[in-house]
Amino acid sequence: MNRKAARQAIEAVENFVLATHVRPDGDALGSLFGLAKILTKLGKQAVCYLEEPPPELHALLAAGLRWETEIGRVRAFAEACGQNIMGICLDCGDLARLGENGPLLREIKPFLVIDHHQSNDGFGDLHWIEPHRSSTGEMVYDLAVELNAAEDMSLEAAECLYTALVTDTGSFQYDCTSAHTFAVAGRLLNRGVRPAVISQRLYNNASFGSLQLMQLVLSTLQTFFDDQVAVIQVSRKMLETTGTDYEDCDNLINFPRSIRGVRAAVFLKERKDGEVSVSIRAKGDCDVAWVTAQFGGGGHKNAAGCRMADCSMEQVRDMLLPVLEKALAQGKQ
Ligand SMILES: [Mn+2]
Repeated sequence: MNRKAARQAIEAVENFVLATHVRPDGDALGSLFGLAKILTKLGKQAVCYLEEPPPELHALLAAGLRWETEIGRVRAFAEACGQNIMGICLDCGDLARLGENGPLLREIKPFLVIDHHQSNDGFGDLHWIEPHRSSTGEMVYDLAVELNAAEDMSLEAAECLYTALVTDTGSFQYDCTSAHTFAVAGRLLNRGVRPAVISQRLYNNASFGSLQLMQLVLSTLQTFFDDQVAVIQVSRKMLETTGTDYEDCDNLINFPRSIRGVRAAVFLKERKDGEVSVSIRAKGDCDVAWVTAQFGGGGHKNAAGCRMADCSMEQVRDMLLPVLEKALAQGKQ
């Protein structure tokens, strides 16, 4: 389906339950809360479901909106709306990433999926999926144009969408950044967004502990294959020692990625119960979505991830390296 069809489906109902993936980033929350604000301004009712309260960094994007972490309350709202309701899932590639209540959310019909992940498996009733897009926030802006809600978009909604764009493009640096991305950013600035204010919040807002964590994580740096692959790790102990959380790790992968000649940066995170999560970021032509797919993960060509159970970080690294070597050989340098 295209955005015209998405618009028609949205115009047909008055009530919405919006959701996004677990451990949401700036694009997930920016597109979620941005769309909720746009729908509210159109006189519709929107309830956002989150597995946990929004992380502190993005909490102000939710101002003025109704969001719930209790699935029971969301279902009660949906039931009270009868047939006059739609579920919308943003920035989420598959049902599992919606979290443990994903199957209950999915019962809201119709269920529309708006997403830009290459690996999206089409789990909704309706889908508007464009993998070439920089961010789900960029798609939500275009949807607002379709809904005639862009010209007078509130500053608060525009800030949500701008946060989404900045986050998923690495401040307009990644390959996914298009002329259209900049055009959308420009229109959001016309609605009053000040880039310095958003950047200040996103990037000049670190805690002391997060810098101590950075020290520890960077001390684990290893490189392989003539420095084409760089690996860093975070253990639970590092988080405990520095009083930090996984959220504080979010941008650390940019450091190994920034090394000259590195084509793939890998970040291994020790989770509870012997689980290790893997994030890989590629520069240029190395398909890391293919790499994580070998381990049941997903993502984009240049940014992908997976999770492995009952392994140490060293074991995960040793399983990944030969697969990464193949991906390097397949991609042009
Ligand atoms: Mn995204």
